[in-house]
Amino acid sequence: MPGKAYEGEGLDRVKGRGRKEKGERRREKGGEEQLIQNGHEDKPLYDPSLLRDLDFEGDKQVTYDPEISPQNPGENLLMRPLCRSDFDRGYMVLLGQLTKVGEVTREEFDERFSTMENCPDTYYITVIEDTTTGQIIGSASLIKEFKFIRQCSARGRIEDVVVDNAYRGKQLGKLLLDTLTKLGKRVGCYKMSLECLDKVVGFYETFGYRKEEGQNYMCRRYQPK
Ligand code: 16G
Repeated sequence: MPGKAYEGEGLDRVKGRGRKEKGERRREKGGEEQLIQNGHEDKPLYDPSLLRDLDFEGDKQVTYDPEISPQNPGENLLMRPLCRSDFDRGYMVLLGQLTKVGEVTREEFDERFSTMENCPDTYYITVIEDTTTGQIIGSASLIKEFKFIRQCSARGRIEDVVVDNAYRGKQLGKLLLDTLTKLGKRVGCYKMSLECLDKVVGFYETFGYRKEEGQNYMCRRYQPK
């Protein structure tokens, strides 16, 4: 499992420029090297350059103390798109801190990852990895939903925001929200929305989210899984 070897290599790692670990090999594809792990092509779910190119300095919605950014989320931390191999880096265990995840097998995870991968410009699942342990310790999803309305525009949904309990107080939830909110604008969403508990309404308001007058969040649930 990748660990310290990638420290400091930032987002380039997901493009396959990092050092090889046991069980990994690299393959040239379309001029870009890709990580192959346990026989799986470890392509990121979306283009990592989108994170690198976000205007974090010029478009400040919130402030950080100390200063952090997608390229510099903190010591020994790496922010990047979800990769297939994150199943082995505790991604599902982390999601278990948000809600019920069930018993998802590697095959089920792979199949769902492929489904998402085959919907270009739609699933922007963004994770934070602790490069000392190789574990995923934070995640948030931006889902772009294509529309006919608003001149064939799209809306963005923020979903499944979770930061490992042991990593609280490092501004990582703030960084994930800030990043995905900016990314939504960057990929052409005309509005962004999310659902949350009363106790975190204030947190989301700091990023410009508001309860819109006359609009209600309605939900119908089927059999619990
Ligand atoms: C929260 C999440 C939502 C997630 C749901 C899971 C955010 C902003 N909201 O509402 O994305 O899907 O919890 O709860 O992260 P459920 O399993 O009861 O639907």
